[in-house]
Amino acid sequence: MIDLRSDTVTKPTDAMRAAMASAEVGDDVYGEDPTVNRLEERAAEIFDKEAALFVPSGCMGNQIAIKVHSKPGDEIIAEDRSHIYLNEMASSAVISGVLTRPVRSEDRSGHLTWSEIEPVLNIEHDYHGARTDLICLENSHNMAGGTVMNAEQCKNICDRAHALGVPIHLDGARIFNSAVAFDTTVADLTRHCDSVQFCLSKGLGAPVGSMLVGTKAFIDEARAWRKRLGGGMRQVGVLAAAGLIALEESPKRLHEDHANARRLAEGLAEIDGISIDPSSVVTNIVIFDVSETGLFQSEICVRLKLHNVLASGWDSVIRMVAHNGIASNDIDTAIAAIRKSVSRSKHVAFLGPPERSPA
Ligand code: TLP
Repeated sequence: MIDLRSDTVTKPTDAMRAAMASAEVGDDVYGEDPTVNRLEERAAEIFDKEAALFVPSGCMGNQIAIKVHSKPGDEIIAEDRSHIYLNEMASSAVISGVLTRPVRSEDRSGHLTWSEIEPVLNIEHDYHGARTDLICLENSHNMAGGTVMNAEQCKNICDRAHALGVPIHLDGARIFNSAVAFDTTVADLTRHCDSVQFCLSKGLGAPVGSMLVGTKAFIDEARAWRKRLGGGMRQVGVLAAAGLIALEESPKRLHEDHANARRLAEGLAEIDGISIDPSSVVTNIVIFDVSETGLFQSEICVRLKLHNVLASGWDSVIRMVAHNGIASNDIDTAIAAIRKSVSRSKHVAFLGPPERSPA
């Protein structure tokens, strides 16, 4: 199977497995796991922040950040296709008691601008609207197709928000992909954000885990919330060992995923009925529209599976994600499989109802 559903499907490399097998461990709830401590120190160093925390998942990292930055009854702002708004099962309402106010970015990139954020801010308490406690950004933007926000755009929003006393949390699940796309550092892209969550278990290829980075005071509080949410793990150095390799080694190969994604997009653009602008693919995510094929995306995904290619879709689009388990020749196979799946449309019966959400 050529599994293009997500970069979450990556398997640990041999080096990761070896490091896991020989990891030095201790009880991390006591702060005694040397491998976790090393991972947290390295993450803080690489992001040029005071401290870092190892958490089991990206969702937990985002939700802990929201919890620490907000008060029940207040609100947070997020782009209306962001993971925090769409894909975290309303956790901010459940865990933090906040209203998430979705704001649509008018730009194809999905990245909000200050002129879109400012009108919806509620800074003075007027006893009607909920007060804005936090602005959440996402870089790269998953559902907009792995699009990237540069350091200047991010600084502009952070500076203006800070002038009003509002902090910024960045969902940087794939921030290393953005840094590679700009040929810059993650520290540069995130310098003005108050907190950042990034995933070890996506493009970086670790089996489990995410990191939260921020000030020491923020991370101290985040550590308490991790425990309250059941994320206090014990001899978890076995996972942190893979995380350390992901952090140090994997960014060096992300350009290969980006090249594969771009080539996939170029191949797709030549297929009748598929709509995609290959120049918009700058990281590892490819999202293309299939409405002109006359097929539901779900039918196409079922047909692709018959050709040993896995993809996910929603509405009228399909998403394919390049990662360390995908080689350059897999891209050729995937393009050929899509061509066949679409062109046989008139001869294959309807195979199921349309799906609405991504895998
Ligand atoms: N994204 C997954 C799905 O949940 C959609 C994927 O396959 O892309 N932030 C962003 C931007 C993400 O894309 C994801 C996962 C997360 C947070 C959550 O990370 P995990 O899965 O580790 O909780």
